[in-house]
Formats: sequence, structure tokens, C-alpha cells
Amino acid sequence: MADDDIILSELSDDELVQQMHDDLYDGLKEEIEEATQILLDRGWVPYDVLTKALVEGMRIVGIDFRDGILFVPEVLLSANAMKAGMTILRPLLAATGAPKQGKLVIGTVKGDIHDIGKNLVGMMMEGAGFDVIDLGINNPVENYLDAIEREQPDIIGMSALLTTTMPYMKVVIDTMKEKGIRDDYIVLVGGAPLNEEFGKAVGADAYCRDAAVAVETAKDFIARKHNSLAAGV
Ligand code: B1M
Repeated sequence: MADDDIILSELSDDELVQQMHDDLYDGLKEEIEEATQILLDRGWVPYDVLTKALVEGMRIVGIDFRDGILFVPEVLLSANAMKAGMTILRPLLAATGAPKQGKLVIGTVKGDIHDIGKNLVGMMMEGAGFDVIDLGINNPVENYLDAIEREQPDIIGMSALLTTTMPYMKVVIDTMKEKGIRDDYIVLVGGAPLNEEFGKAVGADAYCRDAAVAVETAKDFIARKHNSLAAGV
């Protein structure tokens, strides 16, 4: 129950989604879990629960964090509540039976501990048929290089949420260039402060605005890779 007065299961869909935004704001993990399950039981598709209830709720948290109304400890609680909802959705998003597409190594770059967006991209990519190797947060270039050697992925994905950490993507890409392996992989970047121009400037193949775009972009690049292999180029 959200509080003494509110029975989540008695709310209409719209009221419940609104309540989820409030509960995410207040970092109420159990309520988010319960409401996520209620929406699924009512026949909502997992992607709609994710975007309309959870991601939208986090967007609101982000505004008040920016404006100094919420602080780190509160936002951490919101993040934990969001992750609890995502944990319920993950197997459902992954179980689409999509044909195998390829392998993605993804991680948040050095100095940065934001992982909700990266996790979401990973979940959606799994659902689209990619094998996903998640390097977690705060990754120095060595972690990407080790994973490349170990996993032989098709795609390297990097996430950054801070203006101070996003330049580190260039360090990773430049190191790949120095080692002569840059062109062997598709490099996709994402994160709230990035844009297309930045993606080009650091030498990525593409900037992905959100998880859905990441999936479409990845599939597109994999198709191009297969086409050029078939053509012998
Ligand atoms: Co932080 N934080 N935070 N934070 N935090 C931001 C990013 C900030 C914009 C808030 C603000 O001030 N408005 C601001 C950055 C400002 C700037 O750089 N200019 C900020 C700050 C300042 C900080 C600290 C420095 C605060 C402090 O300590 N004083 C600190 C830094 C810690 C560090 O990393 N070293 C910090 C800490 C934290 C928490 C730990 C409290 C928590 C993170 C918890 C966690 O992730 N486990 C947190 C949170 C939650 C946020 C906000 C509120 C929400 C981020 C989020 O999860 N969004 C954020 C505000 C904002 O972004 N507006 C903020 C939801 C998520 C679904 O969206 O991550 O954008 P997003 O991911 C999207 C796309 O960007 C894209 O797809 C995703 C899904 O659609 N995408 C990719 C992301 N990665 C991709 C990779 C790809 C492709 C697409 O690869 C192929």
C-alpha cells in the first residue's frame, strides 16, 4: 500500500501511474514493485510500464534534483525504487524470442556511477536478441579493452551522465584507434548530456538518444555489417 489511505489496486490506470510518479519521488520501493505488478496484471505491456510509469517518474525526480529540491540521498532512494521496478520488468522485456542479433559490451565510463539508463539499454537490447555483457559503472579504458578481447563483441556501448565524464568516451575510442582495432567494432554512445554532434566529435559510430533508439541503431549497424561481409568488403 502507498500509505494508510491509498490502496494501489483500487486506483484507475491513470491514477496509479500518477501515484507511481509520487512513490518514485518518495523512494518507496515496495509500492513501486506492487504498482508495477498491478499494471502488468492489468495487461499493460512491459515497455509502457517502463516508459510511462518509471522513466517518466525519474524524469520528474531529475528536475527537482537539478533545482536543488531533492538531494543525493533522496535520489538514491528513488533510483533504488526504480531499479526494483526494472527488476520485475527485465525478464519480460528479455523474453521476446527475438532472433539472435549479436553481442554488446556496455558500461558506464570512468568517474561515473549512474547506471539506470545503461541498465535499461541492456535490458532492451537483450529483448531485441543481443547478448549483453554489462561492465557496470566507473569503467577505465582497460575494462573495455579486456572485455573486447575476452568477449569479441560486435558492439561497444558507453554511457555517461555527467558533463565531466562524457569526454572519457574519446579516451576509450582513441585507445582503440591506437591499438588498430577501432574499425573492428561498432561503437555506440549515450547518456542525457550527450548529443549527435558529441558522438561524432569523439569518433563514435552513433549517438543513441534513448534505449529504443539504441536498439534500432544497433540492429541497423549489425545489418550493414552482415551486408558488407556478404558483399566481401
Ligand atoms: Co546524478 N546527476 N549525480 N545521480 N542524476 C544527473 C545526471 C544530473 C543531470 C542531475 C542534475 O543536476 N540535473 C547531474 C549532472 C549535471 C552535469 O553533469 N552537468 C547529476 C549530478 C551533478 C550528480 C552528482 C555529481 C551529485 C553530487 O554528488 N553532488 C553525483 C555524481 C556521481 C558520479 O557519477 N560520480 C550524482 C549521483 C547520483 C545518484 C547516485 C544519486 C543517482 C544515480 C543512481 C544510479 O544510477 N544508480 C543519480 C541520478 C538518479 C540522477 C538523475 C536524477 C537521473 C538519471 C537517470 O537515471 N535517469 C540525473 C538527472 C537527469 O538525467 N536528468 C542526474 C533515467 C534514465 C532512464 O535516463 O540515464 O538519461 P538516462 O538514460 C537514457 C538515455 O540517456 C540513454 O538511454 C537511456 C534510457 O532511455 N542512454 C544510453 C543512457 N546511457 C546510454 C548508453 C547507450 C545508449 C543510450 O549506449 C549505447
